[in-house]
Amino acid sequence: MDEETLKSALVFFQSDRPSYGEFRKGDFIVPVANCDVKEYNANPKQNIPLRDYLNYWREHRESGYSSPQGCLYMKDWHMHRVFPDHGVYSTPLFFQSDWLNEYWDSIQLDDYRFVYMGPKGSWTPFHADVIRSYSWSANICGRKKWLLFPPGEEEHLKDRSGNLAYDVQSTVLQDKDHYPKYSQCSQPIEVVQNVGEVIFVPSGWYHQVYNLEDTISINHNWLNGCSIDIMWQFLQQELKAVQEEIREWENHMEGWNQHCQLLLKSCTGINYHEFYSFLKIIARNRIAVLEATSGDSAAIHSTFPAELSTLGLCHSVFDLHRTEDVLTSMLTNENFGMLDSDLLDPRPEDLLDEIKEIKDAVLS
Ligand SMILES: O=C(O)CCC(=O)C(=O)O
Ligand SMILES: [Fe+2]
Repeated sequence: MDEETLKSALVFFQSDRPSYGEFRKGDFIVPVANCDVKEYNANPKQNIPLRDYLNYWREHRESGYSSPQGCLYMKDWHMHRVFPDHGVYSTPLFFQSDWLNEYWDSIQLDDYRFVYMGPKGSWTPFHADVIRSYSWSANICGRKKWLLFPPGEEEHLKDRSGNLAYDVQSTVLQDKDHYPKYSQCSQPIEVVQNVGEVIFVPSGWYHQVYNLEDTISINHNWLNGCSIDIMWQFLQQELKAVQEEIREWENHMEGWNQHCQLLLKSCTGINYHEFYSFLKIIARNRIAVLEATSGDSAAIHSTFPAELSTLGLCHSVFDLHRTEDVLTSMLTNENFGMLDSDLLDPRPEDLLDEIKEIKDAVLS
């Protein structure tokens, strides 16, 4: 990226536009990873003022991309949460069916919309995205190189103890004693993403990403009716792994199942109870869409996210089919059956009835 482009990108983040007044002050605290240090298969992060990061970046660049502080990468900054009404970007139509952010927005606790910015040479170690979500990423400026592996290929990139590789380009992978399956691994799909381009990463595809130039991007994780079964499978697998890990205490510990749910939440960010609440919110929003269009005068005040109107009735009906399928599967799941049913409001059977009723009314 040339000097001018970097300047305009930085101006974008420091401009005088009213909503960005504070940006210019750079008082925001942003998460910054040190790409030169490996800590549990990731890079250690610290929170620093944006102003300090921009100063670091300028100095790092002026010193020929070297710095005593190492190569620092500002990543996973929830800019959308700081400026919910900024209107800096709108989500492309094909990515708008977004259950993940719809849920987290509704409980106002979190979101999965991020801004990344880092100098040439900054990178993200090998990983798959949170709870098997999809991601899309748009380059505001700069270029990225993506190394992508189809689902399953990661099995060849684990060491003897089952730990995932940190850097798929490291020569340590060639050591057969450490990585016995590496020789069976296929070459990654390599994609260079240029400025203004958007890349889609499908669910469960492991990847490693390099900034080939100074780069600013918007990265957004989401999932929807097309992948909700994959998320549900993933949660079941993760719970099983947790249970295996602490199996020896099953008969010696009160509340063993609750502990497993707690560990599941700390590993994945969500437990079975919250997953149920998530499906409930998604289903109820779609029920509201269908009621509002059914001419039912009692439904005149129904509220639901604006995107659901854009996506249309068929989308809401499809989503209800999908929530119905997953809820039905949950009802036959032993671990779900062990949750305290007093905490499930409404009862899953009643939620399923609500879904069936509205679907019948609309489709009849
Ligand atoms: O751009 C990066 O450094 C990593 C992005 C990423 O992993 C993603 O968007 O899923
Ligand atoms: Fe990722």
